[in-house]
Amino acid sequence: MTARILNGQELAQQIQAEIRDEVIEFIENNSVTPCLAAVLVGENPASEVYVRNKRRACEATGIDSQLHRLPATAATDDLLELVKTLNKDDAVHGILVQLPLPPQIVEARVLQAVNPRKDVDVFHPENVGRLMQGRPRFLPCTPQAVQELLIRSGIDTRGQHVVVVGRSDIVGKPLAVMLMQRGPGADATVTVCHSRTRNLAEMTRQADILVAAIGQPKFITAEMVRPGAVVIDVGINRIETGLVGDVDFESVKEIASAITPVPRGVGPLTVTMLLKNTLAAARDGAL
Ligand code: L34
Repeated sequence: MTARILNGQELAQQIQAEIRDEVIEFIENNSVTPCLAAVLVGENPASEVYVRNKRRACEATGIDSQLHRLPATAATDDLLELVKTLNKDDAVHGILVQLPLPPQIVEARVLQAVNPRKDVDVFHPENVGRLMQGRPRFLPCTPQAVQELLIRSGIDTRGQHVVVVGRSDIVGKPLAVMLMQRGPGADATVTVCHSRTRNLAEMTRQADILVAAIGQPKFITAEMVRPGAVVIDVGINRIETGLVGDVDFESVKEIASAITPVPRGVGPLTVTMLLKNTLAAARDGAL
């Protein structure tokens, strides 16, 4: 058996077409264009690609985008000042501070400085707290991408055992919280594994749905996957041969029932969820 390939790129295009219609209607009704301000510090090549993809997607859906660049040598206060300006600007509905930031910048201070109503990444403690309480203002982009992919691919999560490998604040942790919540695309039994987990393969083999968000190229091999499991690869690793995920796609696709590729899997959906959140942020301000 070879797995069904879950094409995130195709889904992303479909969802972007829906968002585009909503944006047009929003502009008609409010005479306001939703606007995302991206902040890029330094010249990390991967960040350049991601931010470019985000701005292109804005353009494709009728959302305005701004790009604010700071040098790699910028201080925390420089970034705080920029964030403050964007907070005050009524034309800006969503603020995205692309991570990672250079080491001299105190990330937590910057993320806390973003107006929670413009925090389309869900990094502000208020929004993280709201997510934990099951009353989110926005859903974080990559976890939401995974959830949306599962829902739109007709993969039921209710009562299923989801094993998330990775405990980051950007993917693993919030995704685990979302999947254990009540409701569609959730109601799952969730296990979170990480680098300190004993007998990791034994754990991952228990998964009905296995999510890899570790940041290690081809880390998940066929022996770690139960035959028939759904495998979602959140990893994006640049190696000599190109872009690969956290899953050894070639071997795992022979054993899984469904699998996301890298590229064109979760990545394009992450970008799309950012657009959705930006429109929601604009709606919030226009009410
Ligand atoms: N603040 N920082 C903030 N928010 C985020 O949500 C992110 N992330 C991660 C890095 N830093 C962030 C992203 O947006 C990773 N990420 C992201 C964005 C876009 C893509 C992948 C990850 C993407 O477009 N992936 C394409 C291929 C891109 C390529 O060629 O490198 C894909 O098909 O997977």
